[in-house]
Amino acid sequence: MISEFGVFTRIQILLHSSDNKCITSRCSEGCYLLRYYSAFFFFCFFWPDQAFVTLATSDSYAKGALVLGRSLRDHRTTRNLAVLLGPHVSEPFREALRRIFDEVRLVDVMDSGDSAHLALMKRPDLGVTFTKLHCWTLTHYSKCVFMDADTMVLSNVDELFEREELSAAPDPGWPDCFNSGVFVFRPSNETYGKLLQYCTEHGSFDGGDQGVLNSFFSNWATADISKHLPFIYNLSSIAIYSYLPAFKQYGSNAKVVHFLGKTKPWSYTYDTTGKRVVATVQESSTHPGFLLKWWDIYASTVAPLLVKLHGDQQFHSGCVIGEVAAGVRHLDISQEEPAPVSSEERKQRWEQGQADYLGEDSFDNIQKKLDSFLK
Ligand SMILES: [Mn+2]
Repeated sequence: MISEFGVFTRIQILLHSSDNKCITSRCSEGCYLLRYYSAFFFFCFFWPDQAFVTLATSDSYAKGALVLGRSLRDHRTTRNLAVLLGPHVSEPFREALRRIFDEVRLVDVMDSGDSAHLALMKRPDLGVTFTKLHCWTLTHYSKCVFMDADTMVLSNVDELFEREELSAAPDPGWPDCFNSGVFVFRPSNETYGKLLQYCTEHGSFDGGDQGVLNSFFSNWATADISKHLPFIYNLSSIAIYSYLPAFKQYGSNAKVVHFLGKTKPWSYTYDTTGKRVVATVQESSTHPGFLLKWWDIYASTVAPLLVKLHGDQQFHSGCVIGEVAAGVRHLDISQEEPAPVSSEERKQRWEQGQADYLGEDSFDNIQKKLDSFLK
């Protein structure tokens, strides 16, 4: 629809530009028309018809999407940024996404009443997958690059648009499969319909979108090497530790990091004074340098925006200042020690002490400190 509209407006602009009298007229109507047409001129000629697309299904993943969007902007992409939004993302996060992305599209598969809804009725287990497949409906773009919300770019990656559907990097766990965290695709309602149908009939061998997409684009491994993206466009932390010499050799060329695995960057806490990631969770397989980079972007640009947009609502950004961070670390150590068992009463006090630390009052204190730091 947009492209037909674009052609129509382009013709109108050309016709109107030839009407010299009106364009240069000083009458208010002329100025109004000039402004009106220049806006459409911009829209038709400079609105990119290619976009980076991501997906946020919760507030946590929205944090990831915001950092990804910020990293693409910081590296001066010339393409549009679009985000698909699940219905559970709260309003302050939606507003934050609107500030960084060109297009924010709510995808409520349950509410859609179309083929996606019917597909979900048959396969309720694939809810998030269906939401992701929605990216094929962005038909006002000729080509897109999908990037998971748990990815981040380290340099400009606009050259990815030179690739064709379906281009992706190998999955580190099974390199004959592509990893669906980063892929090049062509929006098409026809492909979307086929994908939904495939999904409904065959399900997903891994329970997610990667299984569906690998079955659907089943000749990826063998058909066309130009559709194999170099691994540096989807470097996962898992691969770093499974083949460390290769990472030492090629890691510095990395262009996209993918925080695969259960523990995401936003699961950690960040000490803004010492610029350190505080490990409140056990797993630390993520490369510390990339994790720090993620938190650097989040703490400097995304968290202040989120704090502002939450207003009076309570919001824990995940950033703490030095002394609070030290408290968290202390708490970790004390949790690792065996609980005193000399008396039940003493154990209860110990547990009570911990509960106080995490209780409402202490949280308020943390919040106050955070607010004073971030404002
Ligand atoms: Mn991912």
